[in-house]
Amino acid sequence: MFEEGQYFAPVNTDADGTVSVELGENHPGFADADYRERRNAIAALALDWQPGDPMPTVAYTDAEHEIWRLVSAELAVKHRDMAVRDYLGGAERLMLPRDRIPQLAEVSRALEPLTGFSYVPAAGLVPLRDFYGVLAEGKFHATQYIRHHSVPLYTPEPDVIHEVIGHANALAAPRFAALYRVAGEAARRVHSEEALEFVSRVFWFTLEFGVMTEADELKAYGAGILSSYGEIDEFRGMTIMPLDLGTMGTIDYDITKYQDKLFDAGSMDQLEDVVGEFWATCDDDAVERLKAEVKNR
Ligand code: TIH
Ligand code: FE2
Repeated sequence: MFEEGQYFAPVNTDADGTVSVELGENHPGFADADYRERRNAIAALALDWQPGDPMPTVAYTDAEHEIWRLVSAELAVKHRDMAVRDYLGGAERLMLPRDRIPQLAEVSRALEPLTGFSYVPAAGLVPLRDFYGVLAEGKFHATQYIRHHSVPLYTPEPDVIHEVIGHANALAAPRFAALYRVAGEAARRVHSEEALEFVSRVFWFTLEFGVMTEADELKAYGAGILSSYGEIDEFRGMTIMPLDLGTMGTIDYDITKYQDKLFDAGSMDQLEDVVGEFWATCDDDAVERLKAEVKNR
């Protein structure tokens, strides 16, 4: 269903302008006609959006707000023990609402004075080059629909909970925001699709699913772990590997399952020194060298 590294459902527009979002058979909302219709309507808002327009406002239903309330309450408790300090600092400064789904426009207004980041709407699948490239300008593509009510603890694709609770709290923290930006610069600097793919995998294993050690305890900083109260309970039991660019940039992963291989950045300093430095300077040749080095191991 999902192409590796492109973690939004494909969206199709018919000749008559009807928008339909493709969901895989294993998606919890696959057989729910009302949910599919809602997804299509929200995707249509993003497709209509043009740069310069105000962000689309979604009139969320009470049932949708209720999913946000439930998930944010569960996550807030778990974050205290499981999230890294910088992320918690970001959350404290951003102060997301717990009782309702915030609009992306409102999250952007809170984020911009903190680190300069703001959201742009994504209907579904965003090409890698755009998704990562605009990070260099402090822009983050986000979906606006919410996960299916039947499985609130985990969803196989990014939803507004993931985009906002997972990413915005990190984007509100200056050190993380700087890492997102250099990831975007890297995506713009590399030419080949292979090198872009490598940059994107490193992003996956760090800003999406990264963990690090703080005071001898393994904590999460990746947005994909921090937006799932199911996965947050499991990550410490996964295979934890040392931070290694070559490995992160070349191994495969399945976005629809709990990630069973995670990389311990060690510390914020090390994450910046290794991954931040790589993104800030890499080019096609540097990526080729890392790939060759992995092959020769
Ligand atoms: N699995 C995450 C969640 O349940 O919040 C969402 C995703 C993030 C990245 C890929 S899917
Ligand atoms: Fe994400």
